[in-house]
Amino acid sequence: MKPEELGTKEENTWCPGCPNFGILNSAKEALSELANEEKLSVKNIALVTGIGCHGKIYDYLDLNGFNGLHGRVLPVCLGMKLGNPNLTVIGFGGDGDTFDEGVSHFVHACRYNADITMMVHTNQVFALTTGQANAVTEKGFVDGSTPLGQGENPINSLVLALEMGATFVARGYALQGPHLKILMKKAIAHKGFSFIDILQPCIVYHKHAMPYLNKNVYKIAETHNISDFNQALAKAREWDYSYEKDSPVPVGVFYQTSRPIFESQWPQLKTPWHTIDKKTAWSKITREFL
Ligand SMILES: Cc1ncc(C[n+]2csc(CCOP(=O)(O)OP(=O)(O)O)c2C)c(N)n1
Ligand code: SF4
Repeated sequence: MKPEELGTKEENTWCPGCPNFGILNSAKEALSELANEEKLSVKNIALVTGIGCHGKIYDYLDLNGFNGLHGRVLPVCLGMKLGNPNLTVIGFGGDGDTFDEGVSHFVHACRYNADITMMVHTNQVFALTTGQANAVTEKGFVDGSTPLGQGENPINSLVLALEMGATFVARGYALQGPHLKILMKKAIAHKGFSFIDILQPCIVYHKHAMPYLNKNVYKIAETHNISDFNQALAKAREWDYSYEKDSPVPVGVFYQTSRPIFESQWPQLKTPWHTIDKKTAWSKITREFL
């Protein structure tokens, strides 16, 4: 299949030039290539998104899925995976979505290590609601809701993921499409909880990020040992998500390891109970909502 076959006819309402377009393109390419390589079946993909500019990706990908509540991408992903472990479950979240409203879900998803992939659009603001500071915004950021400057240091999401036990941790840049596509393919192929922090500089509410990233993003060298936890942590700490000094911003796979997945601990999931044809009385169940 071709990447464009995964597109829809929905009108795209992202700002012209938004790096979300790059994420969308990389996702289409990664998924079509994985399908062509027979590593997944497109009809078995379950797409989950949060609420925000990022969440509109749901409208632009012709996939089965669920556009959920703000901050609740991961519990929906987990529910879907437990409901049918044969699905390839992929979540797209915003950084506010994931590290403000949904941060507890992220912590536990890393611990649980269910076989799902979570990609976070890191633009360092609540973009859809016009650019308020969020949990990964740099200290000092001035906006209408923080006129004296954001007071706290940002969460380093890579460090959080590593410390909480994620088994695949990567960072990509939305403007480096071919590299991002490779990361997506690796994350989806990984057995366990995969996290990609995708730098997606908002060109309206966080304008200073893109020139800084264009200058400072570099690809992690092949000599980096992705199975070395301490090397991964050190690499994750190279950039603290601030813009005060010219820090190198590494992109690539930081860490990958293997441990039992959450689903394997549930004896109920060992038999294919989810394939049993159930006779569900939908009219009875939904009567109170009609
Ligand atoms: C529980 C809840 N809190 C707040 C909102 C309002 N809200 C909708 S979108 C949004 C911002 C989304 O920001 P982010 O998750 O960073 O995504 P982005 O728009 O930057 O892609 C907020 C705060 C909401 N819909 N639900
Ligand atoms: S507000 Fe920012 S993140 Fe949202 S579509 Fe526009 S450029 Fe993209």
